[in-house]
Amino acid sequence: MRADMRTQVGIVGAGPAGLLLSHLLAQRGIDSVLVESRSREYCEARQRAGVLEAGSVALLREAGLGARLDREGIEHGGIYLQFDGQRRHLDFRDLTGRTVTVYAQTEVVKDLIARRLADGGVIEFGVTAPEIADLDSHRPVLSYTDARGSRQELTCEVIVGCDGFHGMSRAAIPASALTIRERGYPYSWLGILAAVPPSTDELIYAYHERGFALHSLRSPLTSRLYLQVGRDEKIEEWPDERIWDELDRRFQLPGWTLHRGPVLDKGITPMRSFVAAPMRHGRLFLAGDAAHIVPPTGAKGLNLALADVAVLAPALDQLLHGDSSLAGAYSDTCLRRIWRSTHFSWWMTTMLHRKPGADDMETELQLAQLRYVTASRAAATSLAENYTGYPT
Ligand code: RFL
Ligand code: PHB
Repeated sequence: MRADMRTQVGIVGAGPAGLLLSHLLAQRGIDSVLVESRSREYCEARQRAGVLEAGSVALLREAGLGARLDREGIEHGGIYLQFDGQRRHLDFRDLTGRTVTVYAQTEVVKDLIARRLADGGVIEFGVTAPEIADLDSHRPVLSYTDARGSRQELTCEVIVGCDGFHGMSRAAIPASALTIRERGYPYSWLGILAAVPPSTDELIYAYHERGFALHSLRSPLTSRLYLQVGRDEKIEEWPDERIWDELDRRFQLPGWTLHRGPVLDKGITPMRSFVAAPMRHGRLFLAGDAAHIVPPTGAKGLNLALADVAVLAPALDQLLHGDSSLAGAYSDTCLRRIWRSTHFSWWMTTMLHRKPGADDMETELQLAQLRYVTASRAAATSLAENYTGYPT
């Protein structure tokens, strides 16, 4: 069975980028349909980012999505960097006048889905075999099999690929039309979500001879912790007890205790820097992880995804009214921020992780950088400026 439908903007992927874009377009009176391969429950439970830049918070508030964020988000005025057996505080408020907010990506996604559905937005969860065709025409087509098994054909004016790094949209662009810049790292992050109050008032980024560790949080009752592990390690090799023991070793400080609790979720994520440009091919635009990913050390991925669609929504509004100037500038406008974040994330990552087989020279260089960034106000301000984010 085939149904023929129309919309102005077909969006692939109901992550933060696709959902916020659909909402921002609706606020401009532009109609969109979102197609998502997973179920609503899966999208709302997928554990990922936790830190929102000041600009992302402002963007969500301006879009009318700030109510629960303002009630439940936890404002943080700094981070700790731990190395040389000491924990040093970087005070972002003092250094830049800016803060970040801990509000989980799961909550951003729940807020966005609830709002789209309340506003009558169309989200097709559980689709399979999405395909993009006729990209070079003025009426590109997004076809997919819906959750009931019917093949659907959606004629659009524009299609936006917000389907993450492993999605299909980027692959719909001829390889010869994209320039890819990519770097893999020889380690991964093992992340846990634990039902235990955080053992710290601010995030701790710890450099340790056994590898990097990060103590983050989700709420006053829930902690989020990460360990650097080998590139090819399997989660089955990491029973909860082993994870807590390793976290203990890497965060250890005299007089400080890491509180343990039941592990609610755990997984391993490889680390990669990746940028595909340009983020547009004809009537197909890419946004968020579909076009670029950064290692999570700088807490930038979600913020970049939100920033992309904040640029894209007015550009599409103009384009649909016959003016292509903002749409023509979309890729270059976004790439400036993306490359700044890509550099910052690479810099944080290489400063804080132990490369397998690293020699003493490498270690001393990392420690010299960490000492400088915590001792020099100019260097600390640079880190703080990047971490709290760039103007939207
Ligand atoms: P998403 O969130 O990956 O959403 C893509 C959506 O597309 C769907 N999809 C498809 N749908 C239809 N057809 C297909 N063929 C499809 N293929 C995929 C997927 O199911 C999904 O729903 O991309 P988006 O919207 O661009 O958002 C990007 C962010 O998710 C990502 O950058 C961040 O999570 C990265 N990140 C962090 N970012 C931060 O800003 N701050 C952080 O503190 C932070 N911590 C993290 C992170 C990512 C992590 N992992 C697991 C990668 C910590 C971790 C551990
Ligand atoms: C998180 O809370 O998931 C988180 C925080 C900071 C990062 C990465 C992830 O740099």
